[in-house]
Amino acid sequence: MSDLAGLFHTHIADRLRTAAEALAQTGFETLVISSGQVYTHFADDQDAPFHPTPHFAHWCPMAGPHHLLVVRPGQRPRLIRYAPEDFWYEQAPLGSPFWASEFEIEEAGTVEDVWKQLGTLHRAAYVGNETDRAEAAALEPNPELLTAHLDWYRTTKSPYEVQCLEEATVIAARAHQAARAAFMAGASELEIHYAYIQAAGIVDHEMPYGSIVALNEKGAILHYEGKRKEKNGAVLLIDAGAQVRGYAADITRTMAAPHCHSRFAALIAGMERIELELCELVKPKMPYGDLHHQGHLFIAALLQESGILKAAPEEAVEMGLSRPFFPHGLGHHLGIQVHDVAGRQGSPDGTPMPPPPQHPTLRTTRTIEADQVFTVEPGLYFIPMLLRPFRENGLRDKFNWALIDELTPCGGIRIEDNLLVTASGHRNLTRPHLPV
Ligand SMILES: [Mn+2]
Repeated sequence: MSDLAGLFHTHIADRLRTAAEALAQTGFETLVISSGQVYTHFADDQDAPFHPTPHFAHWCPMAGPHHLLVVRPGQRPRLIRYAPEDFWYEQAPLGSPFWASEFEIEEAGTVEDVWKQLGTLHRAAYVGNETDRAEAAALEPNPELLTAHLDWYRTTKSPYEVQCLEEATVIAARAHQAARAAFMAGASELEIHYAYIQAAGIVDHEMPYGSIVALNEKGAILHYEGKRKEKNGAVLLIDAGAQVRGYAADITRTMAAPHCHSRFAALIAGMERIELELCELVKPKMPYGDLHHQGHLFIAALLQESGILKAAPEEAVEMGLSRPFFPHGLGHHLGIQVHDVAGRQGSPDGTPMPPPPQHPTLRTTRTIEADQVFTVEPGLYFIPMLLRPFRENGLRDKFNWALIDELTPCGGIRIEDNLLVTASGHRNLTRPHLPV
C-alpha cells in the first residue's frame, strides 16, 4: 500500500464515522452523493468547466459527472461509476487508482442505468444537483440539517487532505516564483499570468479560482480579473493557487519593483511583518474573530507609523478608520472549496455564527481548533470609493490626504499564507515552499 493509499484509507474511515454520526443525528439510513451534472450555458451547447459536488470530492477524487456514491454505516461504500462509450469526449478507463480499494465499484454506461443500479433505498438522503432524478428515486434531496452536519465535518482536515493541500502548495509556490521573476523583468499582467500557468503546468480552468494578477492601481480591486498588456509595473499583487485531487492552495504575494514609490515599498515590508506576526498567534481555542481584530490593530499601527493616519491604533480601530484600508476578512477556511464551508457555522446542526457588526465581511467566525486549515491574508489598499466618505465627514483630519493621493496609484497590498492548526499551535503550509 502506498503512503497515499494508507492516508486515504484513514480518510475514508473518518468519512464513514462522521457520515454515520450525521445520519444518526438526522434520521436517515443512507447517504447518496452524486458527482453532479454539468452546467450548460443558457441557449447554448457549451458547458461551463465541470466542478464535482464538493461533498462527492470529499469522498473520492474521481473526475467527471453523474457518478453516484452510496454510503451506509457499517458497509463499504458503493461507487456507481458513469462510464459511457463516447467518441465526442475522451472517456479514460478507470485503471487502478490508489483510492479504488476503498469502494465497491460498479459501472453503468448511461445516466439512466446509473440511477437504475442504485436500486430502492429507504430513508435515504441525496446531496448533489441531480435533484429531479433523486426525487424520482424517492430520495430526499439536499436536506439542510444533514448538509450542515457534513459541512461541519469538512472543516476538520484529515492527514490525506493536508497532503493534497501541501502538494497543491508546491505547484502554486513554483508558479509564484516564476510570476515574480516575470514581474521583475518588466512583464505585463497577461505575461505574468502566462508565466504562472506555464510554471504550474496547467491550463486556466484547472486553477481553483481565476488568478488575480494586478499591477499598480488595480491591486486595490479585491477581485480584479483583467489581464492588461502594459509592461513595467511598479507593484504586483498576485493572488493565485493550484489544486491537487480537488484540494486548493490559495496564496497571495505583493512585491515592488525598484522604481516603486519608496513609502509604498516600506508599507509592503510592514505588511509582510504583520502577516507573519498574525500567523504566529494562531493556536487552538482562539476565536478567529480575535485574530481578525488584532489584524486591524496591527494595520492601524502601520498606518500611524507611516504618517497615513493621525490616530493611535486602538482609537483608529474603534472609530473605524482602518476599515477603508482593510475592508475584507482576515481569512477563510480552505479545502475542496477555496472559500471552504462552515466558517460561520456555530455547531454541527448549522446554528449560524454571524460576524460582529463592525466586521461584516469576516467569513470565519469560528473558534480555531486543531486540524482546521485556513488562510491568513491581511490587506492594506487605497480604494478611492471607500476613502471618499472620510474626506468629507468629521473624521477627515485624521487622514493625511496628500500622502494617500500620492500612494493611491500603487494600488494595494495583500499577503496570504495557508495554515494548518496543530494541537499546540500551527504549521504554515505555504512558507516552507515560498519563503517570501
Ligand atoms: Mn484567500
